[in-house]
Amino acid sequence: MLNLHDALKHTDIDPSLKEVLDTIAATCKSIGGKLKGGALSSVYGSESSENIQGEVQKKLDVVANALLKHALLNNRHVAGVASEEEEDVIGGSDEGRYLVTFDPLDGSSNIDINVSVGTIFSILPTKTPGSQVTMQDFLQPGHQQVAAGYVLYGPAITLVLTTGNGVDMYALDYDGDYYQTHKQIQVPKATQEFAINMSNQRFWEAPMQDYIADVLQGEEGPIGKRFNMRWIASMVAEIHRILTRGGIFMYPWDSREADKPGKLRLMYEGNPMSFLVEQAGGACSTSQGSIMDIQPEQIHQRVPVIMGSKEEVERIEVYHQQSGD
Ligand code: P6P
Repeated sequence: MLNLHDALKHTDIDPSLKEVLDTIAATCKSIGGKLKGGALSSVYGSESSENIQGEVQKKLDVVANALLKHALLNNRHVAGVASEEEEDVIGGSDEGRYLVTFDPLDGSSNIDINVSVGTIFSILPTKTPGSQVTMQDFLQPGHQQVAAGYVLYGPAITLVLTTGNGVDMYALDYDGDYYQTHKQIQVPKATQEFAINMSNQRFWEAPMQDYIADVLQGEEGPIGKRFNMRWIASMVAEIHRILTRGGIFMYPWDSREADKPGKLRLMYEGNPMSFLVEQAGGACSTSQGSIMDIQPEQIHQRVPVIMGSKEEVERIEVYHQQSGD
């Protein structure tokens, strides 16, 4: 089996991008080590602080963010980073040609209950090599990404990665190396498994309510097949399931915060996961169009997310088109 380093050697991607990916993979090994310690590693529980999102930070949110920030800002190929846990972007190496956005520990409300969480990352080319980065440099549509991936800290620690030529999966072995387990993953075009937080049903727009109502009618309904439901409250785990066996993941706009387009963030959740899912033959949508077409206006902006098996994403878009929403 190829390890990550050798697998990347077989690609024609820029050697400095390989070094950035190696840094992320190595840092996520450290994060995984802290998680594996569980309650013994004294990183359970929350800080007294809140992040820029106004969310109470878990101790491991802060630790994971610090590890990734330190490692990436000491990589000469990284021009700057942006994190869910940092209000502003942070400049790195003047010779760096890559910008990295990341959610250091997505789904961290699951840490204390020992359920899977993950690190999500997205890599963009810097538009101003040689000069100090600004937030404007990061505000590029998702189609500009040169790489994206996640590390899922589950029963196994799994790295899933695209550099624009399909999606490959790696498992972290006991020897501390990542070994390639799957190449060129393909998301099944059809599915009978949906993921959404049903407790928000009354807050969704009518087309989403109509779609889910039809899904719940199973074989007797207009969609004509029975669906199963999953909701892990950890986007990395949901998308990993979808990349592995298909499915549809939805976090749509809802009226609880009507002035915001959704809960999930575009730059370090929506875009990287869209890149992975589309590279694996799936589809991604805001319900009106491709997530990766959005021109970002600020680093922490949110986005409604519908992604997974192409047939289901397209069906949901039709529900919205027919309602004129
Ligand atoms: P809810 C985790 O907080 C997260 O950002 C995603 O990983 C996850 O899919 C979603 O939010 C869960 O949200 O409202 O169900 O807790």
